[in-house]
Amino acid sequence: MNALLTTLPEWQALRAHWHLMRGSTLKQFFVDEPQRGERLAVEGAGLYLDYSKNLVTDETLRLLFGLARARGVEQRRDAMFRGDRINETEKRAVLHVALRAPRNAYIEVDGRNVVPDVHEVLDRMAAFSDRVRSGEWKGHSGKPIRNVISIGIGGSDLGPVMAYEALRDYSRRDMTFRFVSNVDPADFVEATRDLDAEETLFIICSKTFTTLETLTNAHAARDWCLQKLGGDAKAIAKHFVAVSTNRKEVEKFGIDTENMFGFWDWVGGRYSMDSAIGLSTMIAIGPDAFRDMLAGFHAMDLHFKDTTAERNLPMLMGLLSVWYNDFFGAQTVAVLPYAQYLKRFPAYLQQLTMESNGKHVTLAGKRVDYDTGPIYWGEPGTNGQHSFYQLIHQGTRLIPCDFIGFCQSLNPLGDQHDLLMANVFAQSEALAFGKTLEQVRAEGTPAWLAPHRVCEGNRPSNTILCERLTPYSLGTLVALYEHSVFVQGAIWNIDSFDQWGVELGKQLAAKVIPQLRDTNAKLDHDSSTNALIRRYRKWASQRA
Ligand code: G6Q
Repeated sequence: MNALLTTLPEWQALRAHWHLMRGSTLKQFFVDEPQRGERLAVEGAGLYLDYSKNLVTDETLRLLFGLARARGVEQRRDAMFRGDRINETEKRAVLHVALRAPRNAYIEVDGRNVVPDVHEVLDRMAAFSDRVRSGEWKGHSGKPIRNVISIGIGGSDLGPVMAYEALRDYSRRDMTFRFVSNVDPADFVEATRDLDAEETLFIICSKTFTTLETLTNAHAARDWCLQKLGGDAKAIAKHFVAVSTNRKEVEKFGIDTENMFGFWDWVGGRYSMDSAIGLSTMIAIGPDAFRDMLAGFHAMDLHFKDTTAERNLPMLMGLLSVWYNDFFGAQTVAVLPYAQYLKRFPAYLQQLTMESNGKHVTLAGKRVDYDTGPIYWGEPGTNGQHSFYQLIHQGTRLIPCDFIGFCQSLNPLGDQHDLLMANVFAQSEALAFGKTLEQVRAEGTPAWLAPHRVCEGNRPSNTILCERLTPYSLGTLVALYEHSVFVQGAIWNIDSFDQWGVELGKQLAAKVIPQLRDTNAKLDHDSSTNALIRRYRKWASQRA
């Protein structure tokens, strides 16, 4: 494990293999093996993954699995499931899998089975959600809650927003759910401007309960409430609940710890949407549907843990990502869900993937000499087809794509769903096989225009199909990416569970804040930063 990745024989064999198969084409692969599309497909936890349109041969896969073995990916996976402190720089276990373990499971951290703790919180969340949903939980003036605003940022926001949007069809339509994350006051003001404070519940989500943005917005929410509810501090208890690991800070803020839902240091922020951080999701879709979502996560956990590498979805997706990232030099991965409900899924994945694997040193602190985490990005289809797909089809960069589609619509409307899904299949086909100059000419295209209409093809993609978007299938999909990220991080031998890179900016912001407030404060930054601050002071002071 401590051997440098690029010196491993398995890595070098992959490099040599890449040189040999560089000129291969997907078109030829399918000509050579007409059944390739059926053979290179696997199913797990209700997801069907077609990975046949990837630039891989059986030899490539054999070498990638060999690399995974040499890197001890399965042993690292087992260490995670066991509760070992695999987040080495923070000396923490990484146990998001415990958040969806069934009641009778046993997962130990420091000699304590954490599963009963998980279920105790889930049960309290369920009881609270039921009270809010039934109208039994009343605001300060006796009105039931109709609006829920979740305040959090990063891992304490992106998951809940994504899940709410994804599962909107299952949500209480007579309630309003909003999410406030940005310290830009526009976020809070726009989220509350048309709401009645008497009917509004704030969920303050912060693992540490010290995050600048969240605490600032939480204070704004408290002021808003007090002002609208006649200034009675007792109102807070009826309109604020907290999700945190930090009881002391929650108390200090003035939220009754009776109304606090906890989690643990072994849950990373970006892996927390299925912890109490998902309280807004549970209120929206109800405790039973939330448990269905957890069951979906768990099904993918079991698949990842128990399935042989060759048929293991996260293993395959993780290794394919390494293949393109490190051998083809691909810089990005496009995630293209053909589901409007998944419109925030790419944004959610950006944090999951890039905060996890955007690392430049190994676990031992050595600078890596290979690329780590690729850039994940995307938009729902078909919209993206009318904007950036052009570059994927005809640009000069290789962009592996993940297409995600559902076979049944939640909103049957004529044959619109067929139109949607036809585009999934057509896009991956077009990317893989393109259109040659001969084909373009044969269509009668003038010679001068023909080169512009050529699509070279050979653009790789995965297609993930699922029967229907449900809480369960959302759980499987998120867990698929969580574990794919894990596989990549294990190959690169990095800490996928810390995020030290976000600290420096926070420290510098803390220094700048008083310099904006006190315009006489001495500026001791570089000349660019000093000039920008001076310009801000000048223009800000001109406000009416
Ligand atoms: C996630 C990160 C980060 C974190 C936010 C919010 O893995 O650690 O995005 O979730 O900074 O932190 P708090 O929940 O502590 O407010």
